Amino acid sequence: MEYPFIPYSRELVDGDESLRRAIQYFNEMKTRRSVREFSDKPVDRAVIETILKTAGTAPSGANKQPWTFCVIGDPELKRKIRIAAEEEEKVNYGGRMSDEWLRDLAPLGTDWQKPFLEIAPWLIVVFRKVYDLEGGEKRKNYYVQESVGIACGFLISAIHHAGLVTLTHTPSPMNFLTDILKRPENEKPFLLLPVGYPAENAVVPDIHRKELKDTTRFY
Ligand code: IYR
Repeated sequence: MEYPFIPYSRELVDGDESLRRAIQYFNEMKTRRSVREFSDKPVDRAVIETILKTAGTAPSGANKQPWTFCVIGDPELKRKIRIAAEEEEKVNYGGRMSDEWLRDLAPLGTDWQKPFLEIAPWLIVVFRKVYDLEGGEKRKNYYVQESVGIACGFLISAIHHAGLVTLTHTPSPMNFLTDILKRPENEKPFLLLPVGYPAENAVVPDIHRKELKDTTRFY
């Protein structure tokens, strides 16, 4: 069996221009922060659709694209999700997380309350497709965790590039999202990303990124 190949065509960028673009992208990305205080200012659905198309450009195992993005704008549904998430988080912060974990989280100022789940105009719940279902037949997916993680990275950078903010919320356990969103058995919740504008006087913790020398070794 022959499979088609097409030319890889893209405008050539090299030398100084590569460095200029690398620096420009770094300067943009370093202003990204996980923001927990949202404005209720609306965001056009077209913006959300476009950032999700960007997420969908991520590489994936055998090009299976093993993800489903559930987008929630309905206030009733957002409220349901908030109530269910807070129920789990109350248990997490009330003893399910270890003392070490709670100490590590202290600088972030998080607690069980998740008002952003109602205030942000959109919630994106990313599901990983453990396997595909084609006409009731199970089809294997590969490197699902890696693939969906990469797609979420693309999504987060697209959100930032569009001038919006998000945070990677991982209520645990997350099964309630399967029930509320009525997802099929081959999909498991991966990450919940509220998307919107920051609240007018939003603050973020004064924490810092590791330096290149502390994360990188050249050989
Ligand atoms: N899922 C909880 C706790 C939490 C855990 C980590 I690791 C964080 O970096 C932040 C929060 C929550 O969302 O509050």
